[in-house]
Amino acid sequence: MSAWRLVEEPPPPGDERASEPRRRGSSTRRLLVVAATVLLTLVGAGGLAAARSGALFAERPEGCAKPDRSMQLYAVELPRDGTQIRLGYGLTPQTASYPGPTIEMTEGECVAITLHNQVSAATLAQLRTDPAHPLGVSLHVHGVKYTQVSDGTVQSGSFVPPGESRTYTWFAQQRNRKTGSPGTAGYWWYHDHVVGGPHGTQGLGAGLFGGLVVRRPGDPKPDRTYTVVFGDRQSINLRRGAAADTCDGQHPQPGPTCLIARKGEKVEFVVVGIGNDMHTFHLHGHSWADTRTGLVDNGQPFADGIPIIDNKPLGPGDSFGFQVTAGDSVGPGHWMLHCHMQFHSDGGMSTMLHVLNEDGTMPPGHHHSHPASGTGATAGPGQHQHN
Ligand SMILES: [Cu+2]
Repeated sequence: MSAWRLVEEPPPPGDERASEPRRRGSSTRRLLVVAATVLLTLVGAGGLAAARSGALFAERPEGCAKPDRSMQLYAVELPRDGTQIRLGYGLTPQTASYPGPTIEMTEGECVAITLHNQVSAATLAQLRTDPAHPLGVSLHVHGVKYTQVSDGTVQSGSFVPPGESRTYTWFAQQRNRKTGSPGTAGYWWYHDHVVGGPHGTQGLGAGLFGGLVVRRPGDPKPDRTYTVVFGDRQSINLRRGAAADTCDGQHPQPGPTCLIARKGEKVEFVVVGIGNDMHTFHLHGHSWADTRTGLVDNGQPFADGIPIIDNKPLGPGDSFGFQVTAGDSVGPGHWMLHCHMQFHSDGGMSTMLHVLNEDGTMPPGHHHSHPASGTGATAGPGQHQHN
């Protein structure tokens, strides 16, 4: 088996002052080499159970003495989309969806999330690309701090076999001018990293992903948050065309396939890219500041150095977010939200932000009696307001 070690630099000749710290340093390095060798031996000898027990790694990141709150998250199988297996995360098994629940944290906060894997071994086996790959689901997060035991990977032993549970700890490290930490405020996401193969490609493709918003104390809160995930095969939240927008004109239910708000409400978007394709996210009628919060900082003068945009490139793994005031200056209506790569939007990568009248009624021009397939372009004149 292979092992690595740190290369020790010899002290410069005649440097007496440096010799003592260097001796100390080299003994520390020797210890590191020993620790690394022990670790590699354990992992190499099937020591994943030892790694899983957390014996070798800190359970929580520095700065998180103990979790401020805990959450339960369930991974479940959802009804298939045609022949496609669909999985989702949910705060309860009954409310699982794709994307999963948008999780909110505040800088300085540490959250313990217990993931319950209710996806059957049979389903996970169907998604497996290599029969030697273990069966399980996991929770891997972007942007916030976590230790190896919360990495959500097979290699670190931090996944959940069918029927089992595991607690992951996330720390929304705060900004610290002394240490130079930029903090973790911003728009991130979480996803499976285990289903099917070592990168969770099948888990992501089946629906195991969701948005994460980290705010600073005092940040403005929106009235509604929508997570919009751009993926392969011209998909938005794994759907396209009419299936991406199932908003009922009479009794709309806000959700992953019904982006809706009253005029004047603050609407927040968490935008995530998954899969293999590049995209550009475009929202009609609204624009936002291209900053980590999608806002111009409170109290700061509007500065030309902060771009105001209504279209933003999005690659796999990227995420960003922003808040807009629904219908601000432009009024209620059916505002398109789509990928601006033309063959993607033409292929059905398009949905709507429905901005309701202030009394909550749907403005004219929304009609969903057309079949839930294709691009939705079959609606008659006046049925969609394609601005
Ligand atoms: Cu696209």
